[in-house]
Amino acid sequence: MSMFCYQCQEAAHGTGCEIKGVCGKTPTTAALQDALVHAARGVSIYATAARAHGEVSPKTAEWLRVALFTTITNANFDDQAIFERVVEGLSLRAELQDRCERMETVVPLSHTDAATFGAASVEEMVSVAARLGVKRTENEDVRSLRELLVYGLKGLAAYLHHAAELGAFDAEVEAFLERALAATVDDSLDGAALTGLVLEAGQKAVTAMALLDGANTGRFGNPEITKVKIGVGNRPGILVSGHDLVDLEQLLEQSKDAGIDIYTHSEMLPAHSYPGLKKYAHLYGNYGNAWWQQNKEFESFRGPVLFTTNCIVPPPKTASYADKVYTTGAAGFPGFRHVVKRADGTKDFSEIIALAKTCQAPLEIEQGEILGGFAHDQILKLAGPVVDAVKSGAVKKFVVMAGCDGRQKERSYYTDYASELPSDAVILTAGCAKYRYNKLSLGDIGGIPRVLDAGQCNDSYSLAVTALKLKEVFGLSDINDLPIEYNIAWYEQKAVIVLLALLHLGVKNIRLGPTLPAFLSPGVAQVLVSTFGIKGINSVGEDMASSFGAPESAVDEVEAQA
Ligand code: SF4
Ligand code: SF3
Repeated sequence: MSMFCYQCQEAAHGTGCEIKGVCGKTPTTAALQDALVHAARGVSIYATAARAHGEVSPKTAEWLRVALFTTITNANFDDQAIFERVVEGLSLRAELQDRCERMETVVPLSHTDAATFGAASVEEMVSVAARLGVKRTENEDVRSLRELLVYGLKGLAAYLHHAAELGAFDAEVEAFLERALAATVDDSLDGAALTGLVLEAGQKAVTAMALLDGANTGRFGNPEITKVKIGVGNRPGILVSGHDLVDLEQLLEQSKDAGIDIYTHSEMLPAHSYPGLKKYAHLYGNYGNAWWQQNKEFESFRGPVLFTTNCIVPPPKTASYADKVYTTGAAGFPGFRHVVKRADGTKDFSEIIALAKTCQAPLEIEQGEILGGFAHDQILKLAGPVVDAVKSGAVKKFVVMAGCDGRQKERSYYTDYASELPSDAVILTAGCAKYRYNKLSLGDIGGIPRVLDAGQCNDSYSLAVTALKLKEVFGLSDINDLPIEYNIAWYEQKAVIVLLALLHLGVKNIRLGPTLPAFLSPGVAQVLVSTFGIKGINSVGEDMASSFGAPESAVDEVEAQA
């Protein structure tokens, strides 16, 4: 059995995974995920037609958010759970179809296989899915644009899901998600129409990230500068990974008198900076690094782990922690226990808390503290000193090094790039890319730390707000006239939507690495290069010289000092 997936940066050979995913996804899981995306297209076809008649279904919007999130890289490897989600989608599609028929609505794409396919068992679904995946589009530029759009929509769905968990919704963005997804099976759309939708996705991404930002800060307060411990205490702990702050809040509340500590892992690190979460004294610190180091770090943690979202790495057969891992929300892995939402919307974490009490305290793997909390509100409070530092020349450049981390060796580029930056450059970061340099001693410039961490990948929104504010303060008409370089690391599909958001905001000349997406055909890549100046990475020396000019020779330096 074969598969084809090229949605993430680790796509095999830089072209696509065909035998098994580098991420650990099997061909069966890949086929079921293809079926789930296709079911989402079918649901979207009827949902769009129903919307045109003023019929909006919150149940459909919720299913779509979770379905797309489930197919993001490293979110869900549980075949049975994915199959059940496809079955739910097909019955939702039938309901919507029925509704459209009763309204005598013309449904433009009702003839496509997305609107008609079905299967009764996992086996049948896997065989049907063989014709539903990426390769069903023959023209390589159309395929590239369709997949770029679908991956962006997956990221958009993830952020909409987090906002929805906090009670925040945006009907326009939800309608766009349905319309754009349906458009990916519309053979009447040419490259220009698909490109228009890709760019519109960037616009909707800014709205969705602002929505999530407002929902997070509304519930938990504005992030504030916070020192986060990276050592350990002497009580047992639960390690929480992923991006869902609501899950973390519920776990903190339910465990506050249990005699255990709660630690964050990878993308949950920024939780420490929110007043509404840091008020829990047993939110002890951050354990470990980015997601891909989890096999080693979960062993030494010794307590249970809760995945609220991606990134899950399949545990090796020898792992001692596999029976202590829980998932919730869109995340899933066969053998991990899954915590479901109760009818009242809350989750019961008592089992994982009880398990933690029987475990040993974590083994210490490092000591010290890291600094976080530089989201837009906090940065704007520092605006005076920051602007002064730029005016005086103490800070010459900001470098946005946001995005994802990954396991490929080439990503040491980002550690080297951060280390070799001129001492008058300040890094702005968000997402798990930060783990490549957030424990280096990069110091500060007149009290301004040289790494300003705005939070999770979705908090790239904060970086955009900061850039727009600086543009206003300096009276510039173009965001690209600011002294800001963009050197973004990508891995999964949330980074795709963040990139589209930056393009929508007019940011040009973004350096994207460690490799350009395999799903960009030469033709589509060329459009991105010529329109937005997107470029790949080279050696650190070359990129440093192109961004900061040739380093001064020792002779020049001595002469300058003399
Ligand atoms: Fe390969 Fe990435 Fe797809 Fe996994 S998600 S199968 S690593 S391209
Ligand atoms: Fe990281 Fe998965 Fe993307 Fe949210 S946790 S940035 S890779």
